[in-house]
Amino acid sequence: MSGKRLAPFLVSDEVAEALDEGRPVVALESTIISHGLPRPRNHEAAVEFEQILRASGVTPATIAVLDGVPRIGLDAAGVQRIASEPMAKASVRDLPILAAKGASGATTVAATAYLAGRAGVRVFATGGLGGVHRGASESFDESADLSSLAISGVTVVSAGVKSVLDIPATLERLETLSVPVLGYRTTDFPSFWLSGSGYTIDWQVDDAAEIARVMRSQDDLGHGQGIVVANPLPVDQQWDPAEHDRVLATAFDAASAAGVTGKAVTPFLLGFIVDASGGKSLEVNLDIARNNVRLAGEIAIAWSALNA
Ligand code: PSU
Ligand code: MN
Repeated sequence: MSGKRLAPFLVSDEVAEALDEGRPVVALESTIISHGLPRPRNHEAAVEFEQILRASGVTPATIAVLDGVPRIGLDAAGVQRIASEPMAKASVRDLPILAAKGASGATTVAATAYLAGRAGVRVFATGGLGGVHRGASESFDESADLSSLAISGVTVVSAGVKSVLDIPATLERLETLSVPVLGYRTTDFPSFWLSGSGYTIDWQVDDAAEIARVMRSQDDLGHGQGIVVANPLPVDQQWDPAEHDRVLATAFDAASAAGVTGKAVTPFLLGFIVDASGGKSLEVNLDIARNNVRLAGEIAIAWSALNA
C-alpha cells in the first residue's frame, strides 16, 4: 500500500490529499469490525460505513494496525483483513508492542482517537464508547477510551455508552477528564440501543455547524481534549426496551458464569447479546453506527467549511 509515511504512521494517499486540501475526513475504528460485529456482516458494514461518507463527499479514514504499522486510511485489501483475520484488540498501550512485533491489531476508540489526532483527522464516528464498567469500584475496569479522549483533540460521535456499563459513573469520569459532552438534539444521554438513559447532560447542540464552532473554541482555548457528541437513534428505531432489559440481565449472568474478565468483557457481552436477541440487537447496532457515520460526515463538512 502506498501512502505518506509520517513515521511511525502510514497515512493513505487518499487521506493525506484530503487533509492537505482541507477537505472533510472522518476516522472509523476497526475494533467494532474485528471484535464488535459477527462475520460476514462486519465486512459489509465496514464497506458500507466508508460508502456513506464517500457519497456525501467525505473521505473515510478507517484506522488499524497492519503488520506493526498504524494505518490511517485502508485500501480494500486492508478492510478485508480487519474483517477476516483474527487480530488483537488494540488500545493505545498495545501500539508500541504491535510495532515491535510487526503484528496487526484492530484499534479501539482509544487507539483510533489517538492515531486520528496524530494524523490531523478531527472527526471520528463509532457505535458506542467504552466507559466505566459496572462494579468498577471493585474491578477498576474503566475503558482507556475515556483517558485517551481526554488528550486526543478529536470529536467522537457515538450513541452514548451501552447499558452494560455504569452510565452515571462514565459521565462523572468524562467530567473529571474535562471532556465536553454534547447531546445532539437531546439532553438525555443515549444508552446505545435505547435513545435515552434517564441521565441528563448539561448541553444540547442542534446542528453540525454549532459542533464545529465548539471544536474551534476548544482549539482556541488550547486545552487539547476531545469532544463527545452523543447522538441517539430516533425513538422509533430503538430496541424494544423490555426485550433489551431481559437480554441484558441474562448477559451479565453468562459473563460471570464464564469467568470473563479484562478486555474480553466487552466483546463477550456484545456477542452474547447478539445471539440472545436473535440478531435484533445487531440490526439496531448497525442502524446506530450508520446514524453516527452520517452525523460525523456532516460535522467534518462543517469543520472543513469553518476552516476554509
Ligand atoms: N462499545 C460498543 N461496541 C464496541 C466497543 C465498545 O458498543 O465495539 C469496542 C470499541 O472499540 C471500544 C472498545 O473502544 O470496545 C472498548 O473496550 P474496553 O472496554 O475493553 O476498553
Ligand atoms: Mn477494560
